[in-house]
Amino acid sequence: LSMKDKILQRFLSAKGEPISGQQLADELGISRTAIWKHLQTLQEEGYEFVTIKKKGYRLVEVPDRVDAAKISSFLNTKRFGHAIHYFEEIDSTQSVAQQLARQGAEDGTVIIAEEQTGGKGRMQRTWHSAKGKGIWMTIIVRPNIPPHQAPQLTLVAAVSVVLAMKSLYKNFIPVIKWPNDILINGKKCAGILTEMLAEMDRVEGLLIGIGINTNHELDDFPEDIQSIATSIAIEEKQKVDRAQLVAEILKNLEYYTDEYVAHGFKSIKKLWEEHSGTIGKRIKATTIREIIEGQAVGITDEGVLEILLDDGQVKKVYSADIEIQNE
Ligand code: BTX
Repeated sequence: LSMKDKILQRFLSAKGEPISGQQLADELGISRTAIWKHLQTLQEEGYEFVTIKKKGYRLVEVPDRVDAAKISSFLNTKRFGHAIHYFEEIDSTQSVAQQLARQGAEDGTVIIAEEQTGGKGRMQRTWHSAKGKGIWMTIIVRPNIPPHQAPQLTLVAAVSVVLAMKSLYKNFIPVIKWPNDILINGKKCAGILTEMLAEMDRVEGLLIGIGINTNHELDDFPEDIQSIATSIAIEEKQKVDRAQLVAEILKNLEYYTDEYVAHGFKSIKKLWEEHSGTIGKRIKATTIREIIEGQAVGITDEGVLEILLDDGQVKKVYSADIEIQNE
């Protein structure tokens, strides 16, 4: 953490109680003037402090942003999120991630923005990324795996997101729709897009793009997706702290990626199935070649979806769009 982030972290954990400048200076081993300068910088970023006579400074206003300082104040990881690139506005965090990954950005580097003007879904679709409402981030992950295993990281990410939501919120149950959506009450709350930089036999870097509708009201969505989209705030019935959710996701993603690299997909599969909204359901899967209807019976140890057709045959689906029927 930078000194500024350390100071901010102290104030955030003081929960509005005053902290004496002298005490802070002693604790961090810097001068009171230096403390004051960092507070000035934080004020410019939207944090507001008041001075209380004989007691010190009190943090009275925390801006609703997902910047590095804010995320760091919740962060509890070994690598992930230790480098955070924050943007007010960007075309897509995936594009920036790609550049940074090519330039050698380290494992766990995060690119996050308040707003995306060209947010990407799969297959050239758009991802609507309203300003200040959601979590629009890409994590550069560098696992030592062969390229054909890359899609499994999408499932690892989905598990990480669902478990983060479950640990922070109590009013809804998120489920994973294979391979890359998180649904709440049948509506899409989050999507994951995994892109890869690879050589023939080795993954150089994976760009795990995570989009989560967080504090949207229904009319923050464009009309054409209002019937299929939802947000955490809508389901939880209150606004939530985006930075806290980001930190929780990074913690899970680091943990489960390490598990996965060390022990293979089997270690994740059970968790994935426990939180799946797909398995056991009748589904329609649209692949690039065909449309397959049947019952989703499970995923394989490789993360491939298995569909039981009406004639008793089991089909393996590597990549498709899924529609869950009878819901
Ligand atoms: P997807 O292709 O599965 O979903 C895209 C489809 O979902 C769209 O065609 C539209 O129907 C619907 N949709 C678009 N925006 C939203 C939304 N905000 N909420 C619910 N439904 C929506 C899913 O692709 C993968 C999305 C990844 C997004 C992240 S954000 C950070 C990173 N940067 C970037 O450009 N993309 C990723």
